[in-house]
Amino acid sequence: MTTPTLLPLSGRRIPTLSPGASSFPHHRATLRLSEKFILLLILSAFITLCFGAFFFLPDNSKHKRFDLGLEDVLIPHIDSPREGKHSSGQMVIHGQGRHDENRHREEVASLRDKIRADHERALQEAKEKLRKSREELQAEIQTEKTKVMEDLKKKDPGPKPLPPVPMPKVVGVSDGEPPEPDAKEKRDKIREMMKHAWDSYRQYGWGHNELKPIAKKGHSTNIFGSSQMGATIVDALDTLYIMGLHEEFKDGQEWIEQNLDFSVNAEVSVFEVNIRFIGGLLTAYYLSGQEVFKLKAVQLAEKLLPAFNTPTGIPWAMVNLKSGVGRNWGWASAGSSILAEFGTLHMEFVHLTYLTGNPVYYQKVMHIRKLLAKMDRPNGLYPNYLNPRTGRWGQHHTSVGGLGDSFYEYLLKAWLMSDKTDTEARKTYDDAIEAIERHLIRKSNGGLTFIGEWKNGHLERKMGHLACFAGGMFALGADGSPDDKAGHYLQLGAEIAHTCHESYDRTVLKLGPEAFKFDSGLEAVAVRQNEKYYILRPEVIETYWYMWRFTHDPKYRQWGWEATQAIDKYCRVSGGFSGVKDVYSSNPTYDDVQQSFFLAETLKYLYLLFSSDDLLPLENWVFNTEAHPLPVLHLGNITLPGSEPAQR
Ligand code: DMJ
Repeated sequence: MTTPTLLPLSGRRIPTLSPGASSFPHHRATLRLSEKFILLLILSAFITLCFGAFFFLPDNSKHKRFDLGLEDVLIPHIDSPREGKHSSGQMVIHGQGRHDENRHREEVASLRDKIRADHERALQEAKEKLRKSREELQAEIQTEKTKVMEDLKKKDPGPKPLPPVPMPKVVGVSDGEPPEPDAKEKRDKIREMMKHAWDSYRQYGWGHNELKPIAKKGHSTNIFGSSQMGATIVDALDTLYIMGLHEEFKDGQEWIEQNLDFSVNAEVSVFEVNIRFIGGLLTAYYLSGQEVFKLKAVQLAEKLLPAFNTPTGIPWAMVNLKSGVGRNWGWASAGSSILAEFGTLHMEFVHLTYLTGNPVYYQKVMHIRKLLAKMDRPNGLYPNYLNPRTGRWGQHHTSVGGLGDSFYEYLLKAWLMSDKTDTEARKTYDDAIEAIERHLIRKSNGGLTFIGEWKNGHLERKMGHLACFAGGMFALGADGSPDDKAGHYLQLGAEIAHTCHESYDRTVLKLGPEAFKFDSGLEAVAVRQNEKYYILRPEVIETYWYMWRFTHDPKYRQWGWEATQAIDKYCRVSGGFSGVKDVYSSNPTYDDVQQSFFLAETLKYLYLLFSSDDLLPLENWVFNTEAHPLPVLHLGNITLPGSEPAQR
């Protein structure tokens, strides 16, 4: 049907009809304009009325519309019985339809009642919950959480098994009973101290990173972020194992199996987590053969990888385990990365590639090595700070103590761990030590050899407790040093051991301070109050042990025993072992921290000092910087994924 074309109302012309209207009788086609206009007005008034009626329906009719909608939602699958569609598309109501409609309404009403009842029950439950105590509610939440976790575990097939690789030669992991009764007695005492430290942590700090032995509760530091990852458990495992404390080891293993989870929103130190956790887990795996340790080490390593996403590939100091976001400490030369941190990943990462067949770990650490090799070194020294954005050195400070120490250690140990095939690492170590000897190592007026700190072209005549580890490192690196200087380096190791022993011997407690000076008539003593503390550190004892292994000079056992007695006398409390704030005071105050490295390192080195050499022989094991021994990988016979075959 066609509609008439109308001219504007003001027009005077008679409208023409559209072509389709030409067949209408003439008198209709020629209706007068005024009549048409009136008809049109009536029609539009009628349409307006209908629209108005529709939009201004009373409220109850809206409810009806809602009810109908609800029915459609609740019973979408029931074809509406009260309305049927005629084939013409017109809506009709059947006689039977009325009956069905009533039944349908009843069903809807009963559903509505059910929903109301559900709401009331939920409300009632909420009221009851509010009446419960905080503890009751927490217990309920915990039970539900555990249930959800268990259900998830059941559904989760777990991590993919790793490819089998030949187990490296694992020898001398237990026993080591010394032939001398006196040494045996001392070793037993050290074992007892380990048990006291462990049992106290077990009782008061279980699952926390560390222990507050005075307050008798858990403790943590910012290196672990806000995490509760049982650092002491992981760090202590291998010491428990070699001491034959198998029940305790099993206890620790169970905790790790059930609780150690790295999907936590915590910003941790990449270096500390690597040396304590990955190192500890890898060693626990090699000693015990329990797969869980290897799997956990690999899971954690994956979480550390985002830290390498920097413009240079030099990792951030810290990474958030959940988000993967990394950053550096603000105090570290305007946000630089630290040599001793990014340079102390090699051993663990090479083992990760070996165990997983994944080249990524090896590639990350080799990239760091290559980048460093290309850089200019002021006076042949490595500054402690490197900016991961620009790839430039930060402040020109060099140290064999804090911030630099384990970088040099890992160069030497990379070579040893590769069965001496990684000659690039050995050469880098030799060159670095040569520059250190030239610029940092001096003899005091009193004849004590010390390692100072290089600060912008000036030597600070101060040595840190941390730098005392270098005595052991020089002795370990003596064999294989250039120009047949083996004797020289063994001697240098002995001199450092002597100096560090002096730093202990010149205190009231016979425990060493954090840093000591060789200046203005002072020899191996701390000056500043904030350098007089001892926090159960291992470095001096570590050097005694290496020197003992290489020389069997009884003085090293004697010095080790002096330290053992001092620790037992001044640091032992009923809740474990604590650091002390002033080694020059006969009445020291405690710092109330039992560091995890006390169990990982200090007690382990002491135990080894009084064991026979066939316990963890140095031909087969290389200790990481947290004293976790890793087996030598015979890379002459193995090619790591992502590496070239080793050249001898
Ligand atoms: C340990 O965590 C490691 O030995 C590290 O290399 C330096 N500091 C502590 C112990 O003092």
